[in-house]
Amino acid sequence: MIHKSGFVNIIGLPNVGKSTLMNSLVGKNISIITNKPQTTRHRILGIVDKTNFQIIFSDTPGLIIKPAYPMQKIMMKYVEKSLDGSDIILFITEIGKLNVFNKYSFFLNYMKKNKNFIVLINKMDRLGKEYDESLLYKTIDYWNDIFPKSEILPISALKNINIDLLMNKISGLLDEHPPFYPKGWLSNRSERFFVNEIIREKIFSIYKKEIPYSVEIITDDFKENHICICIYSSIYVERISQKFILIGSKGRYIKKLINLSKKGIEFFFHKKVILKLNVKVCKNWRSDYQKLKNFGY
Ligand SMILES: Nc1nc2c(ncn2[C@@H]2O[C@H](COP(=O)(O)OP(=O)(O)OP(=O)(O)O)[C@@H](O)[C@H]2O)c(=O)[nH]1
Ligand SMILES: [Mg+2]
Repeated sequence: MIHKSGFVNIIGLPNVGKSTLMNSLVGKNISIITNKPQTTRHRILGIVDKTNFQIIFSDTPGLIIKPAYPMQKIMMKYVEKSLDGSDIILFITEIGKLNVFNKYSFFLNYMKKNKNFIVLINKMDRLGKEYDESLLYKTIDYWNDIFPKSEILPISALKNINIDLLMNKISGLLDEHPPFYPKGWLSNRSERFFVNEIIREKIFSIYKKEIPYSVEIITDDFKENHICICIYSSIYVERISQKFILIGSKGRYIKKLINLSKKGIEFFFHKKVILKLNVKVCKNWRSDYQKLKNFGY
């Protein structure tokens, strides 16, 4: 039997729906999704395995035109690296997003070199409600000008429009190759990583402004028995004032965070969870390369 395999990398500006698309293609919530930009901080693999093919999708951080601090610079390195080893690039944008491309021509030129390059116009479900059809044509024309040789496909990652079609196109473009990862693997990431990400997702939903961007989560302990998983995680913030905000008066917010995170982790692992959270300060960690390294960046 012929087996096909390849790396498919999802690239695009922040908040256009890259993580939603990867989850939809893989069929599991591997990447966290929020309505705020710069949610994804790492390159995260999601693997689709069938008997005759294996597709390794990469979700990546959104392209930041001018990275402001070391963490953002590292995030953009992940995007560059993912461009290097790709068989297929899915460049995802959203309906109505125009005049964005001339600013990051490095990516433009890089992407133009790739033979298998598909432009996806996401959030098609908004058509008819917020947007009319002329905006779709305008968006298609805009990308057609930039990538005249590439296929352009309107999709909705959220509402599953054209996702099966996209999957068929991708599997048709794969080369013959044995699986790169053991059959049955869903991701390259550890259980602890998913715990950290689920907690971070809940932080985005509870706290405003800078807080979600100032936190890093490290799971210090993850022990599973036949009844439940016991998890001990630390939340690092940049300043003591942020620690107080995170906890809230009489622990109001941290209790809410534990509750939401516990539910999210239980849903992910299909198991009961006991979760303990501890808030710690790691001064200005986002701007310190050594601290970033210690946090796995
Ligand atoms: N209406 C609509 N909303 C979508 C669609 N896909 C994603 N979204 C929403 O867009 C927002 C951002 O989605 P993400 O998947 O986190 O976007 P991202 O590109 O991974 O964002 P970053 O990781 O921050 O770069 C969320 O609120 C999603 O629910 C879609 O097809 N239609
Ligand atoms: Mg994302």
